[in-house]
Amino acid sequence: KDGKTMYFNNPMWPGEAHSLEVKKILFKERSKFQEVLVFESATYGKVLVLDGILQLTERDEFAYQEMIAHLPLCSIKSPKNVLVVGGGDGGVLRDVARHSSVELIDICEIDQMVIDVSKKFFPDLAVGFEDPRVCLHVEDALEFIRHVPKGKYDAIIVDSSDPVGPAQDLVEKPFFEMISNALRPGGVLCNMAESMWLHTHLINDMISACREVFKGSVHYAWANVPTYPSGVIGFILCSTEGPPVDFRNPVNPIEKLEGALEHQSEPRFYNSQIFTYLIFLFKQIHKAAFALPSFVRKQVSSL
Ligand code: AAT
Repeated sequence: KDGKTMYFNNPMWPGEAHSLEVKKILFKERSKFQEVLVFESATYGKVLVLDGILQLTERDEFAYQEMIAHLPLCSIKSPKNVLVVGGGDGGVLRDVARHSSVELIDICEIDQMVIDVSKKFFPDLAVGFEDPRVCLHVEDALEFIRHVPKGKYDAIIVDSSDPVGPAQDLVEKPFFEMISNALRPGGVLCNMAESMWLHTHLINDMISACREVFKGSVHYAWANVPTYPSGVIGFILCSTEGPPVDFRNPVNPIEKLEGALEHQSEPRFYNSQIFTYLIFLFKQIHKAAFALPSFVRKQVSSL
């Protein structure tokens, strides 16, 4: 930091840093779990940073939140019970709330300060908390998931921070086992899964653990998010044994959904294939997300 520029460097991406011009620091405090920082940037709006790692910017947050929510929820018919792990900013809740079939949205976020800060500085994300279907649990997801009745959820979305700090255990096999137990047969998990340019080793380990645990299908998808390290972020999508889930062919097109939050605008990144009358309209960011560069196919075993 030189007062004008915020540099993001971390052992998770050695030898490089990305940076944003700072207009003004708006908030900086240490919670029980991490350092929480919000600043106004010159070109990306307000930015949320936890322990020196950029979590979101106002300008590009929708790409990540929409993909992590709609890739799983558009892959199954009429999802009803959904759990969001992490996601204390509320952005993923906002997008889950677009699905009118959903009846319950549990969220388990470890850090009350993230929620409070989002309500103060990121109202377009924190609006997700206003949906009446949302039920907030402030605790460690590792503890929360242990006590969930078997088969409770149709979908679980893990919007957690990188596996340094409080999210360390959320990429390990015991956590995936508890997630699988909390899902109904044919239920789905979508887990934030880092960058294919920087973290193939971690992605490989997560996929191996998921393949052992989830007896339905396991896939990797990705999207562009300019302010995440290397400009991309990935997602692991898994389904439990039961009615098969074909993640690459969405069965629940978002275009049909009536968003529950009144002031909600249309999705700005996500779309899926739609058919109107006899005219085929192909809008398929959903399908495209599963197309992997050859080096990823090779490096990430068994994809
Ligand atoms: N919505 C985009 C931002 C995030 S936030 C990740 C959230 O996970 C944080 O609010 C953090 O407090 C919460 N979290 C971390 N560990 C736990 C835990 N053990 N239990 C519950 N919540 C937790 C994700 C950005 C991804 C960035 C990728 N580089």
